[in-house]
Amino acid sequence: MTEKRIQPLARDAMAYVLAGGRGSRLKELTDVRAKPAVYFGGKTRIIDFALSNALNSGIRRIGVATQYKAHSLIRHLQRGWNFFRPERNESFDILPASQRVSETQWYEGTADAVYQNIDIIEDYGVEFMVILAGDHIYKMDYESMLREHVETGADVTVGCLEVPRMEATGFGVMHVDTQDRIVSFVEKPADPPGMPDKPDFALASMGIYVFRTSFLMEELRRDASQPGSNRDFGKDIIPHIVANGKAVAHRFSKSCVRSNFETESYWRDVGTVDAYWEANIDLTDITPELDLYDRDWPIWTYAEIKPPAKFVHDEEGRRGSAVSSLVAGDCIISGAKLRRSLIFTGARVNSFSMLDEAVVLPDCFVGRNARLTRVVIDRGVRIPEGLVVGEDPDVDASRFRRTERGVCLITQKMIDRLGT
Ligand code: ADQ
Ligand code: ADP
Repeated sequence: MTEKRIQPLARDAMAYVLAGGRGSRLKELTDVRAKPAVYFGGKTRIIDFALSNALNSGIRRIGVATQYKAHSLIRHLQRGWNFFRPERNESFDILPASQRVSETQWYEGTADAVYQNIDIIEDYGVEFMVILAGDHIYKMDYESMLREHVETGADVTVGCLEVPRMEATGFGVMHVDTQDRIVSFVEKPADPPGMPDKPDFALASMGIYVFRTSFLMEELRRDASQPGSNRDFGKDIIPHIVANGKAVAHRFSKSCVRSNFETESYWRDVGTVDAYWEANIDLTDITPELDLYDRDWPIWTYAEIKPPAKFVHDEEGRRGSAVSSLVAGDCIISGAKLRRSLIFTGARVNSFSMLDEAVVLPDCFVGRNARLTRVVIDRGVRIPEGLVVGEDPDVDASRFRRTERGVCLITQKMIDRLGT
């Protein structure tokens, strides 16, 4: 008797990435691009993490649902993620809301962003669907989650992690029994219920779901026929399965990818300017929790071939250096000093300038004698000579978007207003 070859489940799965939400708490950073397209970590964009996780897990069919301000996102996906080959049973579909089901309908909720593409999904004939949010920074092996889904015989498996109870108001929060079966689920509760054995923590949904495709399609069709449904996973689909079927929680700690110096399982929402700034600046630590240099779990992205970063000293030969910083290609740091900063591709930083805890998105120019502390500078901004940010809270707040933690988000529009 020939033995049946054991295939990884990931090869019979499609990752479906929800990337249509705006992410309005990132303020001006998402004025022109959706949150998943926001730059992160020096070279990559936020969505590259979910996509790289899928690829590194062995998944070779990927769909990305886009809606809000999708141009920058679509351009990125087309340039960087176009290497999938149909002859190897691979596919990569960018799925903008295109009014396929009804000519008047955009995607309503997250479930609708799947429902409207049911025919495309069914055509591929994959056994499993892995639904992912495109807006989180983490490393996770979805194969372990798929395996647990099959072993427990669940209708849905929901990725979850423990968060401090009062931070759980923005999440779906669940209670589980001793077998991790979900017994209750509330979407974004004002007063999140704590865990029975750890009352100060809540078990939060990561917005990551595994289904058998046939079951998911049935559920989506059922939900679409319910008047009053929001067509949303967190609000409608998951609570319905918890009440009427078998929903199981999958602990992130079981499938997170730990590497080198990660001490705990790393997962960040980076949904606010403060969280975004902090997660980027954390990368300048000697041993950051998120290891971007891990060759076993690479984060793939689109990057143009550019010349190396260059450091040139100033006229007095004293400046022109970066310490505890990440500097991407095509940057010229000329007579400036950088500390704990993260500089994306294509920056020019000129003489006598000082950058401290600065996140500088691609193609920025910093004029001479600028002093910038705790800033996030949007793509392509020209910082005028002598600008000082981060030394006077009132002045900063009147010019830029200054956060609770004293981080200033700077856009070109704000700079233009200074001159008027
Ligand atoms: P939220 O993060 O608030 O809660 P949501 O705003 O629905 O969920 O966004 C989830 C993902 O879907 C994001 O990546 C977003 O870009 C995308 N998205 C939103 N609307 C979309 C649309 N109309 N079309 C396409 N994509 C869309 C969810 C769950 C919670 C869970 C958190 C974890 O509902 O239960 O705790 O995720 O962050
Ligand atoms: P990326 O997100 O790749 O950095 P851009 O910053 O160029 O891309 O902007 C993303 C999208 O927003 C593009 O479609 C661009 O044309 C558009 N855009 C950029 N700046 C503005 C603006 N000031 N007003 C309106 N649309 C803009």
